[in-house]
Amino acid sequence: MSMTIGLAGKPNAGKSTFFKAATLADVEIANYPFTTINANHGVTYVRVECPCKEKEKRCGKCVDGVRLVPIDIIDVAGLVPDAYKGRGLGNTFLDELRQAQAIIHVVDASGGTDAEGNPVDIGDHDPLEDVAFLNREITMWLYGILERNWVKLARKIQAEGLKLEVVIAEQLAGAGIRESHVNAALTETGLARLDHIKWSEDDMIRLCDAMREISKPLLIAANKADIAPRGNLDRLKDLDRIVVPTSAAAELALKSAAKNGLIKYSPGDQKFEILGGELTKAQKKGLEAIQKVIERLGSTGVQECINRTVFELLDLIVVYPVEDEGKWSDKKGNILPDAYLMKRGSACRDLAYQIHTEIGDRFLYAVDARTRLRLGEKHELKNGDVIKIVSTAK
Ligand SMILES: Nc1nc2c(ncn2[C@@H]2O[C@H](COP(=O)(O)OP(=O)(O)O)[C@@H](O)[C@H]2O)c(=O)[nH]1
Ligand SMILES: [Mg+2]
Repeated sequence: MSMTIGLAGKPNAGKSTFFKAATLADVEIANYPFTTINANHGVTYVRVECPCKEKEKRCGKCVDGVRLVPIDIIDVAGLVPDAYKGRGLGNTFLDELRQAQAIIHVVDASGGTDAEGNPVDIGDHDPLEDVAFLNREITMWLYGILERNWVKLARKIQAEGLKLEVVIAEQLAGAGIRESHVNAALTETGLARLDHIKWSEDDMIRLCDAMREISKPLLIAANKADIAPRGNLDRLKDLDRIVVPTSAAAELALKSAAKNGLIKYSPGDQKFEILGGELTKAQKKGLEAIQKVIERLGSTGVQECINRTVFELLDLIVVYPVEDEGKWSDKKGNILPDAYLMKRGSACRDLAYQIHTEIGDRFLYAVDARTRLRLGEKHELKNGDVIKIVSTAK
């Protein structure tokens, strides 16, 4: 199971800066719309406490007990209003978004860019509008796909006695919608109780809105928090969803400084340490300003967005497969060589399949390396579990 986080938002909200900070990949950053033409795919990291802390020997994969577990991330093309009608890079945006299982909506919380991403005075644009507009665009995109053949489909469902949720899921498969999403949305909207032939346009949009919410959970990065008016941050935080104030620019500066050996910083830290190296006056001033920002915000917020997307939106856990339940190592002695992200609710046999199809097929039992207890195939894994899988010989 591979999971991808999508960074969405209007041009100039700071998506590419966020992406670069989160991946340290090389993408262009510039203050004009449509800098990002194609999706940038990269790898970012969830920050967790490494289980090797519980053992005498360090694993060598973590830094001071901070372990980074990889997950894919896409910097999606900037979204402009009416993208679903094909405006701007609208179609590209939606095509890229379908690959993501969760969205970080990067919002310019400073209000310094208009609805299309053009620079305006700070505080001039209301970021709450951007939140509503992105949701609406995605909903209308889904609606556009569903509506295309609806009259025909609706009749076919009736005439051939097909299952409603199966037909809708088929129609929207390309957008990443599954039967379970459709069912949940039908129940939530009450539309399950209404004959689908009688659905109005409004009903169908409500259904699409619910399917969006369920299939593409989203959190808000209230970006440019370093220069955002306090009132904007407060109003964003009042929204009924996860909102994390971020300064992608600060995170990028810190990561670059750390990469160049100027500071000691691990993503998500609340502070950093200036190392002995030569700092120019400007660098020193810049770092001092960033220190003030993260003291005020708690952190740059970028790592918090990644972690909360993985653990709260996607509901994943981290599991460490090992071959030696005593040393917590593989056969070569590498301690805790792998860390897998898995859906909460996954069982031991799912882990075996994730390691290798054959190991899944030949699964005998698992061992909890902490307690040394034997676990059956259906035993549910917990976050942080260290597990040995035992399978039959070929
Ligand atoms: N002050 C401030 N500026 C930022 C922040 N993040 C991005 N920017 C600036 O906003 C502009 C647009 O950023 P970019 O990442 O290219 O936006 P994108 O179009 O959404 O990919 C650039 O000038 C960035 O330096 C931030 O956290 N704080
Ligand atoms: Mg960009």
